[in-house]
Amino acid sequence: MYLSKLFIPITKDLPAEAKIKSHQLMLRAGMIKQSSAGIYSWLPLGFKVMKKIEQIVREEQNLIGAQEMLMPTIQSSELWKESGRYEDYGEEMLRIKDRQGREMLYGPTNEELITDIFRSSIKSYKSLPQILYHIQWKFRDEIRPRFGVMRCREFFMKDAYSFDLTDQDAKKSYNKMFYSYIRTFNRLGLKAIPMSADTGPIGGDLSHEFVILAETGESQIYADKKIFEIDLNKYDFSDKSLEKMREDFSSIYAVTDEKYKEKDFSKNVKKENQIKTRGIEVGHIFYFSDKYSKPLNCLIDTQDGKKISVKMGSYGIGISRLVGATIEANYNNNIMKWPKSVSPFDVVIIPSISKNNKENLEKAEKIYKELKKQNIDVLLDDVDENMSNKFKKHDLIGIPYQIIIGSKSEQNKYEFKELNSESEILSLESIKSKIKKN
Ligand code: P5A
Repeated sequence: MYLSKLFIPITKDLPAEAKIKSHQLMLRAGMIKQSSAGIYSWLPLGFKVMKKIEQIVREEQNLIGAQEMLMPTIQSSELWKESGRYEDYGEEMLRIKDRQGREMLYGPTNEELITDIFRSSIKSYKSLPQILYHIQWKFRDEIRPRFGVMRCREFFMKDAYSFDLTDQDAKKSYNKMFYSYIRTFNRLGLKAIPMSADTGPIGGDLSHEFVILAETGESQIYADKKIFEIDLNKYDFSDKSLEKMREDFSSIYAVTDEKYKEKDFSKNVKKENQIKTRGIEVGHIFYFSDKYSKPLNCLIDTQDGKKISVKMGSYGIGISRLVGATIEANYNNNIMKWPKSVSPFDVVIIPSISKNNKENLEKAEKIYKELKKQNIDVLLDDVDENMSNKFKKHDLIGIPYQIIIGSKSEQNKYEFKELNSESEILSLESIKSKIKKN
């Protein structure tokens, strides 16, 4: 893609409510545009990053055998009345009437709808276990939408739902998802801490929040540094090993302020290992057994001819929130550097261009074609402006690698720079292998 053709409305004007870095940067780099309070349009650059995050989440869900589907954003109120959550959900639920006067709502989550789908088709223990998920917009009429995409009213979520015959089996599904979440956040270049959590309006008695460290996060967190030392490669995919993994994580102190007790923290965590900071919740998993299947009468025939309510859990990842959270975790000294796995482009070529010298641009175009042939997603900055402005712009856009075609390039060798490090003069072959080495 040529930068001159790309729709990136970079702007300097920031609204007063853009208080945190990710919000400012997403607006400045033209990634999003607010359409009304807590509701955003995703412009090409922001959308590209979000799609990359979505794809990694999808791949990791598929790896544990979860099956993708798609449920609608608009739901009927009937099911929510059956579960008893129609009143409980309160003002956060956006309620709509259709032309027939039927009560509809914009789904804030999908426990009821998926239970209805399940009860109408699955009747036997033989079809269990199942994990279904979708990636879909949600709406919660948050009282204070803020921090850009972090706390929105309309946001993009991956939500999965597990169905098992017994509580014991259901915990196995929970563990699989736990494992998948740690893997997913690792691939996104984030270190997420699983923390035992309260269940709020979703319900149940087993729940973990996955939180990444960031000063601007909404939750206060207390944890032991040792949690970062757990190596996921130690565990295989057997039920026993996954149970051990969850126990290992749970044995290390990590809580949000709801569960924090100073006495426990100082007793359990060595002074030098204490993490006391703020964090962003990027995922949340719940085990709630028959909280929805019971009122919705979602029954399964057991092997010995009885009927029991299916045991369920639900598992969310805030995909749109993750775009902002990734920025919060990686922004440093006015430079944004995307993790390679989610960067909007793999590399940018920045030629120094002037009116009477098009030589550098021609060189850049040749390299561009070469890299494209290798399936490298490359951006060419063909805009005619001075190099210092270009560099400032690319510090904002955050593509991790730059090929700079200017005074330092030699015959068939070019200046290559990884953001936040010194540049080197390299052949195109070495550049290609550096870019591909991830
Ligand atoms: C789990 C999946 C649920 O809704 N039901 C289906 C369960 N959990 S949750 O914790 O309420 O939300 C899951 C994740 O969605 C993100 N999120 C948000 N992102 C942006 N703006 C919001 N207002 C918002 N609310 C929730 C979070 O990442 C959360 O972990």
